[in-house]
Amino acid sequence: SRRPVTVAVTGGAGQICYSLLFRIASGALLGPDVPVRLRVLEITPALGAAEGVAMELDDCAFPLLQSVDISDDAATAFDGASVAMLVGSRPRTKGMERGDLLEANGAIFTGQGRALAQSAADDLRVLVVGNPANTNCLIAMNNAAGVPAERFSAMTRLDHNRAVAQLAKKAGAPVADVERVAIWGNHSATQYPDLTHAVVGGRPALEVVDQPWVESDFIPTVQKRGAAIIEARGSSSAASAANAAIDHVRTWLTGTPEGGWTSMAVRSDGSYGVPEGLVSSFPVTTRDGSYEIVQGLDVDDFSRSRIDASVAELAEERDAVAGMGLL
Ligand code: NAX
Repeated sequence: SRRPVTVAVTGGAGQICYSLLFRIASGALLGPDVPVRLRVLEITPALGAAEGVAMELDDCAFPLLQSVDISDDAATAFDGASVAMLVGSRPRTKGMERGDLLEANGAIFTGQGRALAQSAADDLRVLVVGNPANTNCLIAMNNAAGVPAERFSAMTRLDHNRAVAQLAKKAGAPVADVERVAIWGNHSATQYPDLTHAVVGGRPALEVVDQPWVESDFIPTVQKRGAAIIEARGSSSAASAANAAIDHVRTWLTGTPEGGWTSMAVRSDGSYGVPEGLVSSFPVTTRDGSYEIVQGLDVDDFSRSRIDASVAELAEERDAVAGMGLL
């Protein structure tokens, strides 16, 4: 069998990890022939709960799982990591302003960025899930001296998968028939789920569904899906978020299908007028752990205004954290 790969995950006692860690340990992340060493970071008060999750991982007797190590020290937790999934973050609590949220997470992601640079493996790939994911990713990326910016990404795959599912349902087609859906901008309610290039069973999606449905149903449904899940379930998306995190990293490492793409929030190179350096979602192709932003897509006026609105929010968040000295 192959050499073991070290996967570091933060927020190990939280609800996403209660799904995610078991998927990773089962082989869903790296494939059925790659042994896994899990390294889990939690805050000190949650170490006991993380130990409980580790006990359950033991009790699964996963053949691929070689070890589970838990720490409240980031450099220790990231030691030798080839994949780091940064799920833990500071949630918004009552009375907290947006600036407070950015600042609390800034402290976490500056420290984690430095710790990744210090102790992760040379082939490190980073996925930030914890919100505000794009800006947390921007902070970690800017504080990980020596780690190429292309190794950092934030998750919009859940939004992407939601968009695929909504389109498939409306078209009465299997999800496997849907291609070239794109999520642009911030993982927030301003995100732009874009069907202008999407295809269903080989046909342009906009010939299968109508524009009023796109504007008044599809876009708001995808943008507000997180809130709808909280309303229905009483807590936020967890299994679907874990699934998207698996999909994101697996697609990054193994590649997008010929002619298809996925959505990832990555450092903008200035493509599509998104200011260079912002971590924004784009349609990307991937191969062997690298990605490329899909080039040359036509952006119509409707799409332009939606992308610009979400990117403006990202620029505001960047300016706020830059003003706090976090970049
Ligand atoms: P939980 O509150 O259940 O778990 C978060 C865990 O992170 C807690 O156990 C907490 O102790 C830990 N934590 C906090 N600070 C930490 C630190 N500095 N180092 C290590 N661990 C730390 O949240 P959960 O439902 O698991 O969600 C995790 C994050 O994912 C949240 O920020 C959430 O907003 C975000 N999400 C992002 C999504 C995306 O698409 N990008 C979708 C799902 C989810 O809402």
